[in-house]
Amino acid sequence: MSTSPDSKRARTEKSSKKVIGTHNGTFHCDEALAVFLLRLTDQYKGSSLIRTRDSAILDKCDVVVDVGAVYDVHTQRFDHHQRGFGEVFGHGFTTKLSSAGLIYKHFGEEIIASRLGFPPEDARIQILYLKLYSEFIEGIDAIDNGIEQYETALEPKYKIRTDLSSRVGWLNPPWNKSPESYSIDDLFLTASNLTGTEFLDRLDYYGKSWLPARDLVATALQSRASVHPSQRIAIFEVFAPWKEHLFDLETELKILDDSHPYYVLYPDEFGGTWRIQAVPVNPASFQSRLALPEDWRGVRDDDLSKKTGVPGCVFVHASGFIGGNKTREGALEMASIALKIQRPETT
Ligand SMILES: *[C@@H]1O[C@H](CO)[C@@H](O)[C@H](O)[C@H]1NC(C)=O
Ligand SMILES: *[C@@H]1O[C@H](CO)[C@@H](O)[C@H](O)[C@H]1NC(C)=O
Ligand SMILES: CC(=O)N[C@H]1CO[C@H](CO)[C@@H](O)[C@@H]1O
Repeated sequence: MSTSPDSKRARTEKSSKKVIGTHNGTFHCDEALAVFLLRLTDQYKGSSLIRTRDSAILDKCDVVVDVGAVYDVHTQRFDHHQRGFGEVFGHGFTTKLSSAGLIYKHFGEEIIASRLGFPPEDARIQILYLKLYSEFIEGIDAIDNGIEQYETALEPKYKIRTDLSSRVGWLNPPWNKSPESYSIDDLFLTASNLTGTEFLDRLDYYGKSWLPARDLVATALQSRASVHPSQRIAIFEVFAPWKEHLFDLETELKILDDSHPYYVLYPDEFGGTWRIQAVPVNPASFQSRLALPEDWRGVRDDDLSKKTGVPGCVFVHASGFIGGNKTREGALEMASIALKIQRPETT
């Protein structure tokens, strides 16, 4: 046996390299993503992968996902198929986990911090950890565990076969082609790469675009008393997607009906003019908490300026949920008058 330094080094490298085990045969979105997520962690970076159902081989792996009938963090076993398994994400989420959810639950915070370069104690990590679970991982858990999306058995009017779990499904070889003509392990890696690419894209979006918008909305909510004493008007100094954040933050900051904003003002996405928008009763609703005055609706330009008494008005939508003025001051003036007309007690 050779004892040259080279072969010694090769042996040490081999022994320090971790091995991830998962099942062979047909693959699914959950373990494709679980394997990708594991390889993003410090512990399993650069790990090799073995796909098998041979328990003697699986027993030697450093971590096993989606096979083996054991869930035990201590020994790094992450299966969810065994009888009695009922692990959920927590934090109010009650969907049974798949192997993707299990790995995310245990390694998600580390993965988020390392991808975005946040220090471990950064409060943003927890916000993103919950957001990515609800927007990305939970659906994969539910589909894998065969959990219906609707309480009642609604017949959908059309099909959606382009979700991530479906696309991973399509990557499996067709039943009527000989398995020898495919390397299923290679197809699995394609699937793992697909799920990982989407996960990281979504994480980057929530970390780099969604979260900064949230900060902007938080600032506007916290400073709204200085905009108008009624606290019913919030101003965003730059345009950002605000609606979903506004509702989340109102709950978080305990802003109640007696002082929540009726109107938000922001510069037009394309610059130039300002918008005044009535806050809806909930993020998906077309009904406003307090629409712009009936009298202004569907009116434009000079006619509108005459009605509002505010020069430079551009328009108010026929349903009263949005309007515009050429300046920030003009939009603020419109909001103040709309309040004075409709809620004199607040002004
Ligand atoms: C999976 O691996 C086991 C053990 O190595 C083997 O016996 C079995 O044929 C494989 N199944 C598929 C579908 O490849
Ligand atoms: C997926 O595979 C492509 C091609 O090999 C590679 O360039 C890319 O970095 C991979 N994506 C991820 C997220 O690993
Ligand atoms: C009240 C107010 O400031 N309204 C403004 C609306 O936009 C026009 C055009 O910029 C301004 O002239 C108005 O003063």
